Amino acid sequence: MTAPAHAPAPGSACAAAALGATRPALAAADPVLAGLIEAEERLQADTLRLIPSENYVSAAVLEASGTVLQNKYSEGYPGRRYYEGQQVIDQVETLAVERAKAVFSMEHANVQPYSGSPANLAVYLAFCAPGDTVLGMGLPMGGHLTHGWGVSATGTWFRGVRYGVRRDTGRVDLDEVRDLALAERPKVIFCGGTAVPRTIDFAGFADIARETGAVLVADIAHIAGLIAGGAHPSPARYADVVSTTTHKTLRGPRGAMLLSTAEHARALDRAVFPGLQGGPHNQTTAAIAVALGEAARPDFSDYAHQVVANARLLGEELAGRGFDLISGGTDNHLLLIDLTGKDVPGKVAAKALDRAGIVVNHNSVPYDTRKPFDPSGIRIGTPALTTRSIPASAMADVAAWIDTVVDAARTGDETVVARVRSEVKELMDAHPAPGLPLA
Ligand code: DSN
Repeated sequence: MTAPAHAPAPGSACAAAALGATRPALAAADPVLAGLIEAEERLQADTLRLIPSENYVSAAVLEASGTVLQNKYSEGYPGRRYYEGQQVIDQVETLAVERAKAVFSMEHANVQPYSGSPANLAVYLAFCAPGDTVLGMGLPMGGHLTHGWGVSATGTWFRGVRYGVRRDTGRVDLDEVRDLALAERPKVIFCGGTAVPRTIDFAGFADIARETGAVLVADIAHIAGLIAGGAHPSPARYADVVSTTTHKTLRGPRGAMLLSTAEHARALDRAVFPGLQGGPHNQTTAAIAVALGEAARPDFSDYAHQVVANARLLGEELAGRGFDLISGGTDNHLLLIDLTGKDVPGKVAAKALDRAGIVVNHNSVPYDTRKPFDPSGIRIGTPALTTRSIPASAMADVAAWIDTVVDAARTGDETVVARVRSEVKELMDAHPAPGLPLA
């Protein structure tokens, strides 16, 4: 195979030294793969990563996720396993569970779901029978596939009913949610999503769920870190179940958790195992525990508030440059931008930004007339740049770069793209990412 981009020339003394320095065993056993990992490290170090669901984990989280805990099977739960030899694993999982309960103020936590989609599928298994109705935000409106969208198993095996956002405000209309819930009587109501720039009204959703007899599931995957850091209201006391991934604003490993009231603990645990999964990924559980320990520290609260402050500033700068922000701005870490007025499709803009070292994703916007794989918008967020301690004062530059490159995407001016790429690199060099061994 060819040498990975961004890696030193294969076989060079520089390549061998670089690969051997951080992962000597891997470099010796599989230099091709070692080179690919280093190329990814270089890419993550050199680029401005604005995908709102991505972040940089700490070196401690990285270390915990690559350990001998990989070697152990532990189907079941602490104290109730189907394999022996759990003297240590039980302690690891209990630590993660107790930290999760404390950080999110919930009575029960299950830290075993492999990722967000399996976590949400476990919710269906716990509370629904095939064909039952669930109410969630439509995918093009900012929801998630697993909230009952058609192409997902959750929309095939269950009957997904969708709410959206208002055309005039870009915000969820709780009157619409209530009307739908009263008419459709869903077993489960999901709130939260993947492209929701505004505060989620957990209390409002809880009122509707109580009135209609539904289980309220708050999918906080995107905002878990903001909630942990006190920069977004908590769903505790309102949601029956809280579902979250652990790798977005929460800054942990790729994994997920389900939290709930004590009432729903057994149903959820049985749904995760043996209902849906086999052995938990203990190395991930350990890294989740580390991330939750970090999230309980005061500096995590500073980070969470700064994520929101940076997003707000970036939104203001972009709006000042004529960008059309869905809902007019943001309350959290995320901006959803309709590029129709800029005369550039979202994907064309996202590709040009990628060439400029600014990593975003193309995204549908509410009421989009274009297809999901070639939509009108882009979605950007500030968690990763905040983790790198890129200062708020740089948001004006970031907005200017985005503006320049989106314009260049329209005119085809690659010189501008190359200039921005070198300016981005300078800023990245000044703010090294945590967890990356590269200088
Ligand atoms: N893929 C996630 C995101 O980017 O928001 C949602 O699952």
